Amino acid sequence: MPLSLRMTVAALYIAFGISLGSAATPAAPANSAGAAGDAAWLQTKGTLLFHDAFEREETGNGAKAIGNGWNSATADRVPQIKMADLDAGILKISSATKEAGHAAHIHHEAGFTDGGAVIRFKFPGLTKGESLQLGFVDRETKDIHAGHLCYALLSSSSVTLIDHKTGVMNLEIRQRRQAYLDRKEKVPADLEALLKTKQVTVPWKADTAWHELVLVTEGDQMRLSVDGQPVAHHRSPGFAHPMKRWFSFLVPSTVWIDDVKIWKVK
Ligand SMILES: [Ca+2]
Repeated sequence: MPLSLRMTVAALYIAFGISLGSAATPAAPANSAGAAGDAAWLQTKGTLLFHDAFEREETGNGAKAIGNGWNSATADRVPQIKMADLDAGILKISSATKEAGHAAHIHHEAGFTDGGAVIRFKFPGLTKGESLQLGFVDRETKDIHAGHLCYALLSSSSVTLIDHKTGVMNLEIRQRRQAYLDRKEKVPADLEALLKTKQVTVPWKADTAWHELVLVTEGDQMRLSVDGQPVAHHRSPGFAHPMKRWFSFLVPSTVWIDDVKIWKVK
């Protein structure tokens, strides 16, 4: 990866307030998933709102070129560059992060309080330091920057779950924090301590195989599992936001996606 892109990836982490330093080993989650896991929880308790297997071709490079209700917040910034390629029944995302000035942001309507998304994903190994951010957005709630509610971030060595709604994307907090960032000053200890409660980071090793990922929210808890194994869970008030309006991917470099399912439990 060119230095400029690597710096952009680092900037993305900073912009989203994700600290890569902290690692915690989660205790066994107390939740509704049980031994069968969250995929089973969604299937037995939930309603399938959306499924896409991407067995088609895209129509150009525009915001709606993926079809089936997908929208890209970044495609029209760089109409000459293909960032989403439907190929062999797979959504292949290759972000023009530098040219667009933003990681590729692709989203679809969701619409639940409790529920989640199941996807198959693969880091194709086309760029160094591939990562994937996915989560939920509600642009109709106005005191959150760009409606960012909560996300999971998979990097090469860790998984982070983060509440943005009551954390770094809360407008009041964001404004206070930004003033320190602009002056390149240390964020005050009380703010740092508050933001630390909004996220958890656990060690995780990325590879280039296909995996099934399940990301759910239930009440104030968010949980992520990969191939049926719980990886991370966290509790924070923002996870309980009543309307996960969009399901979003933010991809700074390259990721392949297939079989996206969105489930509503409540
Ligand atoms: Ca497919």
